[in-house]
Amino acid sequence: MSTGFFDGIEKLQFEGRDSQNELAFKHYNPDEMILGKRAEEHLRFAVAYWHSFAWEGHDPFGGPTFQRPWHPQDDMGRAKMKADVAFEMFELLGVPYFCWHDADVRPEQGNYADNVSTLDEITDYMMGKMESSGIGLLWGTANMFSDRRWMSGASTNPDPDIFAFAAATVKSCMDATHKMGGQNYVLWGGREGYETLLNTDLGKELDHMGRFLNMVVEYKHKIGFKGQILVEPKPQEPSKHQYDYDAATCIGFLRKYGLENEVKLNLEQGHAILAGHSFEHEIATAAAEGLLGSIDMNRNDYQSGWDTDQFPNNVPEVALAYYHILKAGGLGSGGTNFDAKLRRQSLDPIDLITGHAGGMDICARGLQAAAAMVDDGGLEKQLSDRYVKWDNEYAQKMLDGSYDLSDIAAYVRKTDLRPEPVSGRQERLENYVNRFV
Ligand code: XLS
Ligand code: NI
Ligand code: NI
Repeated sequence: MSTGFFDGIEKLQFEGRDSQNELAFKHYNPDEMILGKRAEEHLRFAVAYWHSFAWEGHDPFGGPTFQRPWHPQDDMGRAKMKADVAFEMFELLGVPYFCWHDADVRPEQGNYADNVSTLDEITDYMMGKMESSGIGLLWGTANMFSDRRWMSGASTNPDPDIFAFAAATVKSCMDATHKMGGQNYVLWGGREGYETLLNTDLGKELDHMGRFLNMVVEYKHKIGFKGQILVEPKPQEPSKHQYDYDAATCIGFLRKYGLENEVKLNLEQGHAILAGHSFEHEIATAAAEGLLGSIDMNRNDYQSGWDTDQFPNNVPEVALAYYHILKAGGLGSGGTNFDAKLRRQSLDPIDLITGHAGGMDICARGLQAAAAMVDDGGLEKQLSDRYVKWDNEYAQKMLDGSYDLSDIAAYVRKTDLRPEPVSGRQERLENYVNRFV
């Protein structure tokens, strides 16, 4: 039985780019074959429970604006109504996956045992809906940043009681994710960082976080969870500094604590921008290490400095992101999670649908452009041309250890080497990309 929340809205269909229907896809056709695979299987869309159903429209200066029938979210009846509406939206959009934090789906009880039993109850309820709809769980995660107990961190908290509460909470969320057949388990450390170094032992906190993540991996193997464990880089906000600053910082952390073969990265457009990077930089950095796990798709405002989590709307940017994803072999068991929310003035239920549908169309266009560039091979050819001299024997000897600095100096002197710079062709390449977007 329908909740009536999306009354009058039918399941969205693909109508093609000339459609004027705002409740139809213009570019996203799940069955379109792209490089030998259906678009749906490339993109693996997921809806984030928190932004669309749990967030009430607060900002740092203002209270809730949305006033949904399941607000305030403090009892199980309303948690179930929220799940009913959420699954209605997943079905209207035709997304194959969704993602949750424990605190999005169950009411906060204030103590561990009750948090676990309500999480169990609501996830059982959701599993009934997963079964009837065929919608899967892309990932689950623990919200260890909203409740006041987390104010000084979770695994990096100076108080071992909070570390313990965090460990127990993650265990319960991994259990629920495993039970629901989740494809990944994500850790985002919103409070794993500091407000001031005056009260923070940074080295100690990193060691604690390293031990914590090792326990997560050990537990994954203990329960036979086959999904990927992912960490999600972000430089700051809500903390002044977050330890998982960006992809490169996370990679260093994973290596230091022996986790580089166990944990991959969930990369988010907005977080890349906050870290002073582009999205494709973060994807290429992770891919170069074989650590690309999944993506949180959104867009950050380029002026505000906040994590604005807007729906994507920039095809050239999204195309380059998917280009690097395709080059890395695709998203695997990761996916495209819309970690994106409405603006707080967008009050109507239809705004939720069109926000996601627009994002899905943008991603489809980006993927199509990316696939066309892969197919054409122009960028790939440019790269192989640019580095072709490294195939020479002397160049290889510089890399394989046969030559040391003095050998190289002797070579340069003997051959009277006078290097001639060659064009980097950036504008030509930008024009090339423009042909596809
Ligand atoms: C917040 C993060 C969060 C994670 C899940 O900035 O993006 O939404 O994806 O905890
Ligand atoms: Ni995210
Ligand atoms: Ni974010």
